[in-house]
Amino acid sequence: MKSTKAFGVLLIALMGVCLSTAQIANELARGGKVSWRFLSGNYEITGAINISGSISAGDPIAFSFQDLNNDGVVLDVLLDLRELIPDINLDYQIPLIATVISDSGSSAIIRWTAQIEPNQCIEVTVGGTTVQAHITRIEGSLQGLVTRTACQPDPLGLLPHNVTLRIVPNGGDEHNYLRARGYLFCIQQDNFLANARIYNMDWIGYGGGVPKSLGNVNGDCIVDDADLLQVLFAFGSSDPATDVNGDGIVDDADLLIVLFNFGTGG
Ligand SMILES: [Ca+2]
Ligand SMILES: [Ca+2]
Repeated sequence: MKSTKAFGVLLIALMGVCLSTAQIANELARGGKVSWRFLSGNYEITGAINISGSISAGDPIAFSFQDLNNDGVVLDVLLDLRELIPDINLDYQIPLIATVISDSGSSAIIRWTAQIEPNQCIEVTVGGTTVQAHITRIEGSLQGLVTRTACQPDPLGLLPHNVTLRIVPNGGDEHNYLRARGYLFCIQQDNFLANARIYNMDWIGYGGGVPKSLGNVNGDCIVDDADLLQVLFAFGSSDPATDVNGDGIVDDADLLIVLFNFGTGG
């Protein structure tokens, strides 16, 4: 009986540890989206052809978080490779699965990885030239250090609400890369086999905050009386800026969302 009680205390203590050490990842997930920009990197292709060069910065892009592998971590991203690095023009979507490596409550390390075997002939742009390639395998990893930043409008200008978290690359080339393997011109013979990799990647991301779907109608960093007042003043209207659940009308459903989440972000 005594040991059962001790076990219970231990379990509660462990739960307490889990709750207090998962704050940053939870805050990132709660934001629902992250804005991200590829800043610079290098590419290298070896095998059937041997070329290398640098990759220029892309436009900022916004990623929505999902739980693609149903492990309860809503930080996965369906990545459009062409959107990610326009220079390469790789028209392919890959699921990036998130793993929380560490989370101290003041900083977190999160790793996103993907491995797919498309076995498809697609168009890719290499050094400004578009060629057909039969891609057999794509694998990628992004690892970021997430830290808090002052509540502010998204510095990349994409997220509809203020951000509270900043993400920078962590772990170097070992955890930040994109690799592809395939046959040039879609000719599946050994002498057409090439390996491509993107390395020395620099990027930046922003996230966190509280989305409108959780009642933060004015887009600042907290659900409070300002949001409540905005919903009350717009009650009965169809004001899209105040329609929390996006059903076309500001009514008691929106009010309830604000009330249930009152204080979130504070
Ligand atoms: Ca607010
Ligand atoms: Ca509504």
